Amino acid sequence: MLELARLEDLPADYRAALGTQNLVPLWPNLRGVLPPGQPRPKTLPTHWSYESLKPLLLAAGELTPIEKAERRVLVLANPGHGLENMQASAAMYLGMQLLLPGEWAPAHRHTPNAVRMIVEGTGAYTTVDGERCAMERGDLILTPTGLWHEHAHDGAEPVVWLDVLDLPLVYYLEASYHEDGPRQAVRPGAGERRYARGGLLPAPLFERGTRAYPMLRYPWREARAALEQLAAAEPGLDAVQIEYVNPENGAHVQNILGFYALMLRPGQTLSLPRRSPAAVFHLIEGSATVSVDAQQFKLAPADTCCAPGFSRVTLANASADQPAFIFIADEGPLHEKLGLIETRN
Ligand code: GTQ
Repeated sequence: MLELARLEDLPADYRAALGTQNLVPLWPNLRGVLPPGQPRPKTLPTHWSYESLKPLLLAAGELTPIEKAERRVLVLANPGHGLENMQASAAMYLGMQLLLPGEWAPAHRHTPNAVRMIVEGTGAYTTVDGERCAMERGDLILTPTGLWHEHAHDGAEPVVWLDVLDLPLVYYLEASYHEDGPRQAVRPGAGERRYARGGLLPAPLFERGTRAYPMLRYPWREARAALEQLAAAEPGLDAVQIEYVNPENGAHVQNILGFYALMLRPGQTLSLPRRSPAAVFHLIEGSATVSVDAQQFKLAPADTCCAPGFSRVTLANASADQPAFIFIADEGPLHEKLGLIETRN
């Protein structure tokens, strides 16, 4: 490959003259922005242990009242991006949020899309666009761009969930902002009942719904049953995986990030294709080992790890007699829309 001239190869007065006119020579920077063969991600394979972070999250519950936090969250930050940038990958943000009994995280809406994957505790609910979405372990709740949402808790124990947002991307685009709102009037959640059976859609007067986000809560009970039925129906299938989709049209549930649940059969090892989008793996149930290139992470329930784009990822069930269930978030929909999606061997 052609060796390009360095910045130091230019006379200092020439460099200074460029700077005064807001000009930059491309050639010393060309390989940095267009590296050979494949990207050089800042995203580092990183593991966050729930057992280790939980005491710090509970301590935040004592140190900072909800009124002073608005959202009491410890961000799972990727050191490759600089912790202060609060990024798990180029486009993904992850946070562990704590809500204590009786607390209320007030209504707001914002341009980034969010989802919640519930980790533990019962009795909390998120009101999204007026719909009450109960929060139970393993449930996925959407709070898409622009929809009002607030979190409340009538139960007796702390509730913890994983937030996944496309905040780093929306922030990078200088499109990130929020608005505060009044407490929402709450009606019972309906989406999960309206779309209770696969392949059967409500069609009022033969018109299909046109709401961009018809279903806001995806109960774990249903996702788990779907995985078990898929595994039983297709004993030879390696990737027992479902995607959380818009039930009206089968599209990704959100515009930017994709969300999936995967079941590893007892003892199974599954190598994933190398793909351009970064991905996040969060263990819902069981025990698993996630290898990302040369690194190996042992995931206990509620542990989370991330893998940069184009990395070699292998998922292994650490149990020989129980299935393992993994929640996956990735930047796939974004890469597809931008025409950047690639899969390699
Ligand atoms: O619960 O609305 O982790 O607005 C970051 C930003 C959670 C939330 C986060 C948010 C929220």
